[in-house]
Amino acid sequence: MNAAAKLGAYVLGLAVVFGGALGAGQVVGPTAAPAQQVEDHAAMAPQGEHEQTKSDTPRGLQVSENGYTLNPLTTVKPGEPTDFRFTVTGPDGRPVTDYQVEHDKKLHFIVVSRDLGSFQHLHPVQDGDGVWSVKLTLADPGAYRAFADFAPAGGSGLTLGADLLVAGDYAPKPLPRVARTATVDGYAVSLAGDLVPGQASKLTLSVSKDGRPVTDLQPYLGAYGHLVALRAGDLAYLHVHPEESVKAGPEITFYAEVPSGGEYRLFLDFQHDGKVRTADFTARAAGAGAAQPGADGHGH
Ligand SMILES: [Cu+2]
Repeated sequence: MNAAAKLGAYVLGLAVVFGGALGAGQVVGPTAAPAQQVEDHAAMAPQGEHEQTKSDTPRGLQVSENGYTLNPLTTVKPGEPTDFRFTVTGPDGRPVTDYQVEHDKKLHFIVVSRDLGSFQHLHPVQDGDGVWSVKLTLADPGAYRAFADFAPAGGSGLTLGADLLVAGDYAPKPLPRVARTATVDGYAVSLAGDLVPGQASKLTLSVSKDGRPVTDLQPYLGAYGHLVALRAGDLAYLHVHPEESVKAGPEITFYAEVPSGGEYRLFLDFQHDGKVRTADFTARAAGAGAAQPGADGHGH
């Protein structure tokens, strides 16, 4: 593409972003830029301009975004520990080897079953060629979603998602009902606060054990808790930011912004007595959203 054409694509890109800010209707019509030109713009824009072209698409729904692609290299068999390998390739088609460190790690790898009944938060290791590997066991056959949450060196954060299909007889479980308490390994975790679409919503999770508040939580990945939220229906992935705290419990506070009404699964990782545990909840955000069988609190 010559310089003039580049400039043209750049201007069109800005126009679409501006139009998008006024509402989608503004860019529909004969003057709308063809999607390909917008993509060209995103691919060649220098770092920093990416922010302007970022879409509102929730994270984790795409296997490829901004030129970065998640490539699973291993097929998983049910119940067998597997050395699971994958790469993230960059705009040049080569595996990315340089990453920024976020929450103590260069890449966070989340694997859930598509029915949101199982959750694993793993930290793969990378060899020199940009191939990541991690020991992964998927107990049951079925459809799983793997998320790679990372920021390439010099770039902004991305969460790419890919399906992992495990052969065998598959019986999906209904979404657990909406609840404000969860128990794991003798710990009780309660959830206060409500998800509100389009707003940073304060969620406070409180951890207790044997009826007593836990006040000596241990930092895990630089914080007292990590929360992953996934939308039921499509597994949109939410990046949830913890509030900085010097208190080691019992409360852990997060701000979560959900893109729509409907049901979400929340997975809280916390560390106590040297062990990381995960408490999970189904929460409903007010407003219209996809109906999920089993999540209405009226039984399965
Ligand atoms: Cu992680």
